[in-house]
Amino acid sequence: MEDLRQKYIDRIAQAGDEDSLESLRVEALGKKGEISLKMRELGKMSPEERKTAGPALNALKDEINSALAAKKEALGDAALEARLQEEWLDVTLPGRSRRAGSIHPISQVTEEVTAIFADMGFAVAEGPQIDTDWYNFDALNIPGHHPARAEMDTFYMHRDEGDNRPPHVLRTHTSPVQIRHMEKHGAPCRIIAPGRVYRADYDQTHTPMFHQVEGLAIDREISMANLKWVLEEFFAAFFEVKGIKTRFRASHFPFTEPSAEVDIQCSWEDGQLKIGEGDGWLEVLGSGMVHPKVLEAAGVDPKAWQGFAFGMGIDRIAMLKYGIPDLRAFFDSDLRWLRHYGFSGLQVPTLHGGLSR
Ligand code: 2U9
Repeated sequence: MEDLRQKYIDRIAQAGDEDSLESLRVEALGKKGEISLKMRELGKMSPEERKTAGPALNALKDEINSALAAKKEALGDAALEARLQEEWLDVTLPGRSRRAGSIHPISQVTEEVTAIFADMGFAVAEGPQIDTDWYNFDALNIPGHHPARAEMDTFYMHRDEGDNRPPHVLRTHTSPVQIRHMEKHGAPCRIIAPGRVYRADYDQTHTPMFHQVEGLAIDREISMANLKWVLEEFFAAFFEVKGIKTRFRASHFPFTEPSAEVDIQCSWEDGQLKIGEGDGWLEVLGSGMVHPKVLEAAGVDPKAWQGFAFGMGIDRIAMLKYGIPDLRAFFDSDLRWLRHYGFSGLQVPTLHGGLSR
């Protein structure tokens, strides 16, 4: 009996997994197990023998059962411990850092321009990038024979034969937005229209798509003096130069009369352009009093209302303010360029904080 006990206790102690424990249990205590067979032999024994062998066998059975249970638990604990070691994870490690994207200079400058004009009471108006030739040209007093209307500057949308809709173009300026705004809301109005415009032109200073912001203020007594004040306020805030000088040169546009091109003061020394100082001039903007025919086309009575309009290239003023040399790089989507010239999403332009900080 003692040999039997020792044999199983040793083998249980050496068992390496639950399967071998189960085999041992069957071998010892299963239906045909060694201990079970011994228990069956009790019946053949004399009552005297049975008295001692019976309890001893029962005790052995209990001991083997307990040893099996204890070993099973120990094996489970060891397996859990091994898993904990293997799958250990340091949750205090710093996370993998991901590179944040940046705000494109055009988006940044559009926000800056919008903030400055918003402060002067101008709302933002938007409209379609594909529009009819009436909104893009006729309503703006650009007649059929005008060179700007020639096929080479304007992208016309394809039309199937028999399509009777009016010709559509990719807008060549954001002016149709202002026509639509006046048609819908009438006068008075004070809006800017920033957005993409398209012209069939490609060289070092022109891309077929570029960005403009135009402005329009219509009221009963608006004059060129109001235009001059608004633009000077804008340049001073945008270029962050108090008292920046401007020069208004007489010009001609079909949609304004009188018209003026506007220059800002600059210096050009040792290849370095500085805005708001010196006695050089840089053309940045076109403007004028809205032509009566344009007001009329938009359903505004030119006898009761008048106002000014202006237009400038966002890409161009972005290049001037942030010293970006090449226009075409704006649209190359080169990540190195975007990281260099881009802005942090946290640099939201505000007037009180300094626009570009
Ligand atoms: C309406 C009436 C008049 C907008 C104007 C200009 C002069 C102008 C150019 C600047 C550089 C275009 O991006 S650019 O090439 N624009 O010179 N734009 S007046 O006049 C309007 C607009 C809308 C209803």
